[in-house]
Formats: sequence, structure tokens, C-alpha cells
Amino acid sequence: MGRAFVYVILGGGVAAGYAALEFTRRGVSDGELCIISEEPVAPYERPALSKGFLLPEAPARLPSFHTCVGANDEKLTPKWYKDHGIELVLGTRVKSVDVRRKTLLSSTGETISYKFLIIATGARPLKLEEFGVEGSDAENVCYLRDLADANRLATVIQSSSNGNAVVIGGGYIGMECAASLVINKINVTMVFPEAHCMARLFTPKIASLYEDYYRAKGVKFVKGTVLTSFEFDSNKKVTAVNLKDGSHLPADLVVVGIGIRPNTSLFEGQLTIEKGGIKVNSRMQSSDSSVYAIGDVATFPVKLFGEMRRLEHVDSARKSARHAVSAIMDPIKTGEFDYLPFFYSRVFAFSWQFYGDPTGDVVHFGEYEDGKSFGAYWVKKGHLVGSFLEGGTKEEYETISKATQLKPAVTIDLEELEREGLGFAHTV
Ligand code: FAD
Ligand code: NAD
Ligand code: ISD
Repeated sequence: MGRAFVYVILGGGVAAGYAALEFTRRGVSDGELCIISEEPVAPYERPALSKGFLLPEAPARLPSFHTCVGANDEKLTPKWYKDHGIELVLGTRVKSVDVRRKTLLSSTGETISYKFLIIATGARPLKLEEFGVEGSDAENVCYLRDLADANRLATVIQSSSNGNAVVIGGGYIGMECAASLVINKINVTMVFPEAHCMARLFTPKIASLYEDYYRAKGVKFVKGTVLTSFEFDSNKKVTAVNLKDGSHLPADLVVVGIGIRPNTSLFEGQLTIEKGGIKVNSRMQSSDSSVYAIGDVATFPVKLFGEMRRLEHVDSARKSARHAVSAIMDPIKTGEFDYLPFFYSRVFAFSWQFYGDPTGDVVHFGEYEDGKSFGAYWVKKGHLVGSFLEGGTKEEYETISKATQLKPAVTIDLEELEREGLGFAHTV
């Protein structure tokens, strides 16, 4: 027995929520669209989980951050889906997919068939066990991907006030959670293998500015090493972490953010996989013409750089979702997805945005001394390819975004570019 839909979205995260809104705007009929998600709640803005959700005072809680409030758009509550005739199948894992037959099999044993499938399965956190360290299931070792993880982390934070946290990983989760832990009056030590934080994006100069601020807030950094084992008490709670460099750090709480893997396993052997994600064309269409992929799980052509990329950020999830729906419902009028990669973060009172590709020569500009408004450009083969700005105004962010999208030739020398700073983006 099973149900049949015209459109099925597999996964109920950010991309699914934005796709649903786009479907309704383009006129989907009652009963045509189904979203099936392992999570027990309607799609929400995942970025809130490492920021507002972890605040000690007035923390963000659902329904306040259901999609699509992160893009200042409608808030899609469970009632919204009902009112729009969208079947929201929650708390249900899809166990297998038969792309040839166009069917999904759910964990409840139901077969759901589709005419068009949109894969929006996102990604899962990498586990320490994948690096040979046991202990991820201890009650005070926290990963952060979904609402259940965030609830667990918030509970452990509450019971660790004035205690010690070890944050494993110096990427987005590490930096945002470390800031939230400090705000919760927890002593934080960050451990990561690289020479500085946010190594995938930040230059040493940018990183040192944020690291100095974190240090001033009491955060300690242990760099160039990794965790080798945990120590446990008789209740299997972690009491300390041991590092490869021989250090031993007492811990009431451990947060692990060591990267993600896209959830592609249902499709391996059925669809083309590239760079770890489901390969799609500029219409977000996979190697099977009835199947589309969006968000963290999709590897798509980034026209501006002439390369296939898989991005792990919310803006790309939102925009790839809208584009896929447009390509399905209005194939003639839908052009190529022309996406400018956009990343951002907010920690303490800092707020930065990055557009483009952090490759080539870097030129820093602005006020690094006062730490309030500073930035960097990346110049490759004589063209501006990336722009970073901390503490910008809405207009300034728009300016660097537009300039980077144009990939202009940089005809002045790099010292002059440094002197011109933001002024250069204004002239593009
Ligand atoms: P997800 O939002 O992860 O959704 C995937 C969904 O698929 C989930 O609901 C999952 O349960 C479901 N699913 C997977 N497999 C199955 C299955 N077999 N059956 C049923 N359901 C399934 N990006 C930014 O740009 N800025 C930020 O500030 C930012 N902050 C973040 C903070 C946190 C804590 C996290 C975890 C991520 C953050 N990101 C941020 C990244 C951003 O949230 C992701 O890029 C975005 O969520 C990707 O959307 P998605 O829909 O592809 O995947
Ligand atoms: P990440 O890729 O940003 O960082 C992973 C970090 O893991 C690296 O910086 C490195 O320091 C560390 N690492 C790697 N191997 C390690 C090891 N063996 N031991 C210790 N550390 C190790 O990934 P993340 O921070 O885990 O974030 C997960 C996902 O969530 C990413 O897709 C990220 O884009 C997303 N996210 C984004 C934002 C944002 O855009 N503002 C915020 C939070 C989360
Ligand atoms: O993009 C975002 C972001 O950074 C958040 O915290 O979406 C969420 C929402 O703004 C939460 O309300």
C-alpha cells in the first residue's frame, strides 16, 4: 500500500522549507506535494541552533524560527503546510529509494511514489569514531546538527555553569559554540589541528583578530593537535580529554564540530556522485531527469568559477531550493543557476560576511587595530574573486556582493587596492 504525489521533497530542513514556499507561490494544488523528514518538527532555520537557541536569556525556541524567517519571509508553521494542502510526513526516515521505479520506502513500511523527487537530505556530523576516538555516546559529548542535538547541548550547558568545556574543531560549529558557551559562563578551551581558526576561509591575520578577542573573553586555544581519547567516570560521563601533544584537559562538557558528510547513501549506485554530493546541472537536476538535489547534499556548477562545488551554507540551500522548484514548474522560463557563494557568521558582537571564493592573493584592508570594520579581497589571475567584511552596513555588504559577482579586473597594484579598501568595491 502507498501514496502517490506529483512532487516529493526528501528531507525537512532549510532547503525543504524554502522549496515548499516556492511551490505554493508557483501554484501547487492540494495533495500534490509531500515533504518527508526524519525530524519531528517542520522545517526550521538551522543557523539559529548555534546562536539564539543557546543564549542563557530568552533563548530562541520554535515556532519562532521556522523557515522562512531567516530570509525575512513567511513563517511556515505546521498549520501553514496544512492550510496549503502540503502533506508533512514528520519523524519518518526514508530507508530506501528506487529511482527507476520512482518510489521511496519509509521506516514505517509505507511506499511513496513521485513524479518529481527533490533530494534535500543535508548532511550528518562527522563522528570522532571515524578518527579512531571512542566516546561520542557519552551524555556530555555534544554534536550539533539538529533540534534534538541543540536541546541536549542546552541541557548540558545548564548543568555545566562555571565548569569547563572543551570544543573540538576550529570551524563554524567550534567558533559559534565557543562564543555561546562563554556567554553561558563556561570556561572554554578550543582544540583543533590547524594553525588558526576557520582555516578553510580566514587568513592568519583575520583569524588572529578573532582569536585575540576570544582570548580576552577567557578562551584558551590548543592548536596543531587532536584529541586521542576521553577519560570517563563510573557513569560513563567524560571527565577529561587527552590530546596527541600529551595535554590533559578537564571537561564537564565537550562540543564536537569536526565537519560533515552529505547524506547521499540512499542514492549511491543510482545517481552520479561528485565531490561527495549528488551531481546536478544548472537546473539542480541530477543524472536522473525526475530527480533534483538542493542544499548541502548537491554538487552544482558555480558558473562564476567554472567549477562544480558543494556548499554547506544556508543561503545556497535557500536559493538552490527556489531554483529547483522554478526549473520543475517553469522549465522554459528558468535559466541557469548563477550563484555567488555567500557565507556569514555572528559571534559575540562580531558579524561578518564573505562572498565568492577565498583563493589567490589576499589584500587586507580597513581597521584591524580597532577590530570594528575591516575586510579582505582575494585576487586571482588579476580579477577580484572573493570579498570579506566584518562589521559592514547593509549597503556595504551589498556593495562587496555586487562587486564580487562581477569578478572585475583589478588593474591597480595590490598596495593601492589595500589603500582603496571598500572604496574599490564602490567603483566596480
Ligand atoms: P538540512 O537543513 O540539514 O536538512 C536535511 C533534512 O533532511 C533534515 O531534516 C534531516 O533530518 C532530513 N533527512 C536526512 N536523511 C533523511 C532520510 N533518510 N529520511 C528522512 N529525512 C532525512 N549556514 C550559514 O550560512 N550560516 C549560518 O550561520 C549557519 N549556521 C549553522 C548552525 C548550525 C548549528 C548548523 C548545523 C548549520 C549551520 N549552517 C549555517 C549551515 C546550514 O544550516 C546548512 O547549510 C543548511 O541547513 C542546509 O540545508 P539542507 O536543507 O540542505 O540540509
Ligand atoms: P567545519 O568544516 O567548519 O570545521 C571543521 C573543523 O574540524 C576544522 O576547522 C578543523 O579545525 C576541525 N577538525 C577536523 N578534523 C579534526 C580532528 N580530527 N580533530 C579535531 N578537529 C578536527 O565544520 P563544522 O564546524 O563541524 O560545521 C559543520 C557544518 O555546519 C558545516 O557545514 C558548516 O558550514 C555548518 N555551519 C555553518 C555555520 C555558518 O555558516 N555560520 C555555522 C555553524 C555550522
Ligand atoms: O539565517 C539565519 C540565522 O543566522 C539565524 O539565526 O536564520 C536564523 C534566523 O534568523 C533565526 O530566527
